[in-house]
Amino acid sequence: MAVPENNLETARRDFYRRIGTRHMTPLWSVLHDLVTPEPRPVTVPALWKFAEARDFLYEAGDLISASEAERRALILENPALPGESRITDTLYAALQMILPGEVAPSHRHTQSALRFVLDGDGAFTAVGGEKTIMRPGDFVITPSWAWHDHGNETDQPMIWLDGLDIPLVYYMNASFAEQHDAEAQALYQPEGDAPARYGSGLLPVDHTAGERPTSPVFNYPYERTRGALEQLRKTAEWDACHGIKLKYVNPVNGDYAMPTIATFMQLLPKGFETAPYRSTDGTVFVVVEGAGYSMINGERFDWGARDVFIVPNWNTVTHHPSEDAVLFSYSDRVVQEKLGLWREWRGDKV
Ligand code: GTQ
Repeated sequence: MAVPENNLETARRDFYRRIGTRHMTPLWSVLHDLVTPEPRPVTVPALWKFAEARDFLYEAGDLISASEAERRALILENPALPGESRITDTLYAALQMILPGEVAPSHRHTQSALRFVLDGDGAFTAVGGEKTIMRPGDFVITPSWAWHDHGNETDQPMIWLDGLDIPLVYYMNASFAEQHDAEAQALYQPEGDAPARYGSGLLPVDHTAGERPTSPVFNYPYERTRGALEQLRKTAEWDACHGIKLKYVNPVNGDYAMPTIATFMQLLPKGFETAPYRSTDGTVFVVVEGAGYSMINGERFDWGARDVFIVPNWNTVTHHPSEDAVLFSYSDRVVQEKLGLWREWRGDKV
């Protein structure tokens, strides 16, 4: 029996209240906020100046040791999501410092991590029984559930950017973590083993991908990446939106290097103005070399070497390098592609 028009609102509210007590709610009240015609970004663009962050890290160095902190890192939080330890919807970023003589003790967790080296030269990370020396611009991977500790036997502080899938794993509530019995894990592979075995355009003859979703190459040295970009510059095959942009890959299966975080390096020559671009993956950028600015949804962000900035998902970006610029970036594109969700919009194709 139809409810009279004048009583309809009261009847609906009463109905919603009653089904609410039974943990039900009407779809029609929320449908268009759940299934939106396009992404509605929650995060906002932001930029962190390296010089300022470094001063804060040095202050942190006086306040707490790497050993006491376990990891002496300052989290870069999206300004729209304070307290959530997120820089984009799904990813985490922090700046970590290790002082000479310090050790960040060994632990492991289901979250995958990347390190991107910003300052200092020659500190090490040990991953799964092998040490790698880290140099500026190197992209270093800690796979899910691999033991890892960091140390610095140089006479300079070392600072790197940590990129992790913490929010993604948190969302799925699949976090496991353990402390190692020893501060530093035992090393059972000689240094240089992984680059020889997997990172030289070769693989052990009977090697198969197996169950491991992460690249066995756990340090992608900057020298090689930079050399590749420089070589490709000669082709002048610039992409209107990206300049020359390469993705880091797992040599075993050709997929992205990490299962949850896609990583990239791109070269934008001085004076190159990129065409407007947006994509569904919120992206963290690290300026490796050069200077310039980016327009992100109409807002200008000036950057120089070692600054960090973010382009939130579905925000339109253009880059404007005033010098030759090299940008490292990471996002959840690898996950979105696997789920058939990733989309982009290119301003040069409209
Ligand atoms: O170096 O293992 O920034 O476990 C956050 C969690 C770094 C690390 C972070 C971590 C690490």
